[in-house]
Amino acid sequence: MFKKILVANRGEIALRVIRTCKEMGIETVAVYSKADVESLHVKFADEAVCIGPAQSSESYLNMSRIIAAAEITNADGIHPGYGFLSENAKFSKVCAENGIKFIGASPEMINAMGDKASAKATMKKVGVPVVPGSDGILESVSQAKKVAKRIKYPVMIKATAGGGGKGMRVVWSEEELEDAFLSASKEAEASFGNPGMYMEKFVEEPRHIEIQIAADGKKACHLGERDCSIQRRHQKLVEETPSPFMTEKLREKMGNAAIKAAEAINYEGVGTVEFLVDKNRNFYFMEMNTRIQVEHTITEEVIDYDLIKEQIKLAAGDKISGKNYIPKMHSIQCRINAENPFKDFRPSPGKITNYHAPGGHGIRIDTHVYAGFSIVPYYDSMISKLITVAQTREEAITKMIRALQEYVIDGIDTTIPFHISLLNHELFRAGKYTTKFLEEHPELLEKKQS
Ligand code: MV4
Repeated sequence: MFKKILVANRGEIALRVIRTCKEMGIETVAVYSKADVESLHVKFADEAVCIGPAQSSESYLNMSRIIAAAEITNADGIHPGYGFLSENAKFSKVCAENGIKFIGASPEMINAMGDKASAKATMKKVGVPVVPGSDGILESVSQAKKVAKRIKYPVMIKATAGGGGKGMRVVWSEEELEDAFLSASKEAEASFGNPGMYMEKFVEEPRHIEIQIAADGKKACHLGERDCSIQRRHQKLVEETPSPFMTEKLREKMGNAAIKAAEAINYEGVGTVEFLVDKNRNFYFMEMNTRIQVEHTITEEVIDYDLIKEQIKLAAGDKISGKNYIPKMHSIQCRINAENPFKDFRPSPGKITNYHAPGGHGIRIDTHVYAGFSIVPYYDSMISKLITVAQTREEAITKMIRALQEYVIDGIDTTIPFHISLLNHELFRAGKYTTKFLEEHPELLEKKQS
C-alpha cells in the first residue's frame, strides 16, 4: 500500500482525495498555486508545496514542478483527480519513469480511449454497440458524402481528438456537408493538433447515461449508471442514479457492454463508459473516461462505498470482488457553480461573505470553500457539490429542494436558484428529460419574479 500520496489537483476533489487517504492511514501532500493558498486542500494535507503562479500552465498543468514536489516530499503515488493531468498519457508515463505510481490509467489505456475513432473501432470489434457511421477517419469530402448517403441525414461529424463536445457538427443535408466538414476539421487541427474527423448518424434527443466500472487489468465489474442528461454547453449541472429511464433489462445490457469495453483494453482502475441512449432505449458507446469523475459521489451514496479508496486499492494491486451492483437507494447531485444562471451562467468570482451549509439525514456536501473564502477567476467555477440520498427519487428530490433553500452562499452569484427551479419542474419531476432539456425550457434560465 502507498505510504504517501501527492494530490495533483485543487479544490473540492483534492480535499476529497485527502480525506480518503487519511482514513486509509496514507500521508498526503497538497500542491497549490499562489492563488490557492487559502484553500482547504492546503490546510488539511499533511504537507503542502507551492508549485507556481495562478495560471494552470505554470502550476497544476506543469509536470516537472509536480514531479519535483513529489520527489522532495518522497511521495510514492500521485492522484491526479479530474481535469488537469488526469488523462494525460505523457504525465502518466513520466510518473512511471520516476518511480511514482500514477493513480489513474496507464499511457496505453489513455491512448486507447483518447483517439475517439480508434476507441470506437475497438468497441465495435468486441461487440459493444456503436452509432452507425464511417469506419474510422474520413479521408475526403466525397467519402464523407458517400457515408452520409449510406447512413442517411442528419449526421454528425466529430473530431477524433475531441470529446466532451469539442469539434462536433450536426449536418442536416448534403449541401451543408462540405463547409461543416472543412471548418470542423480546421478547428480540430487548431485546438488539438489533429484534423481527423469521423462520421455518425445523428441521434436525436438522446440521454447521456454512463456506467461506472472498476477493473483490475483482467476482470471488470460495473457499479450501476448515472443519468447526466441535464447539461448546458456540455457542462453537466445535475446527475442522478438510478436513471429514471432505466429498466432492469437495460441496466444489465449496458452494464455488460461497459464491462466488455473495459476488458477489451485490459483496463485497471475505476473508469466510466459513456453511452447515448435513444428514445427506444437503444444505446451506443460514446467515449470512456479513464479518471474519477465529478459525479462519482452519487454512485458512492447508492452503493455505500468509497470510490477513491477503491481506486487507490486497485492502483496498489488489489483485485476486484467481481460483483456488479444494483442500486437500492436514489441519489442526486447538484453542481453549485460561482455563476449567474440568469446571465448566461456568467462567472461570478469574489469573496464569500457569509456561508451556511445545509445538513441533516441524507445530505452530503463536497467543497473546499467556507465563509471568508475568495473564489478566484483562474479555474473552473464549480465551488461545491450538493448530494442527497434517499429511499426513493421523490424523497431525494424533496430533500434536495429543502437543502438548496437552506444553503446560504453570500457575496457571489451561484447556480442554486437554477437548481431550485429545475427540481420543481413538472417534467423533471416526472423523469422526462433528455440532453435537450434546457434548450427546450429556456424559462428555467430566467429569473422568477417574486
Ligand atoms: C452525439 C449526439 C448525437 N448523435 N453523437 C456530445 C459530447 C460528445 N461526447 C458526444 N456528444 C454527442 N454525440 C451522435 N451520433 C449528441 C451529442 C450531444 C450530447 C451528448 C451527451 C450529452 C449532451 C449532449 C449535448 C449535445 C450533443
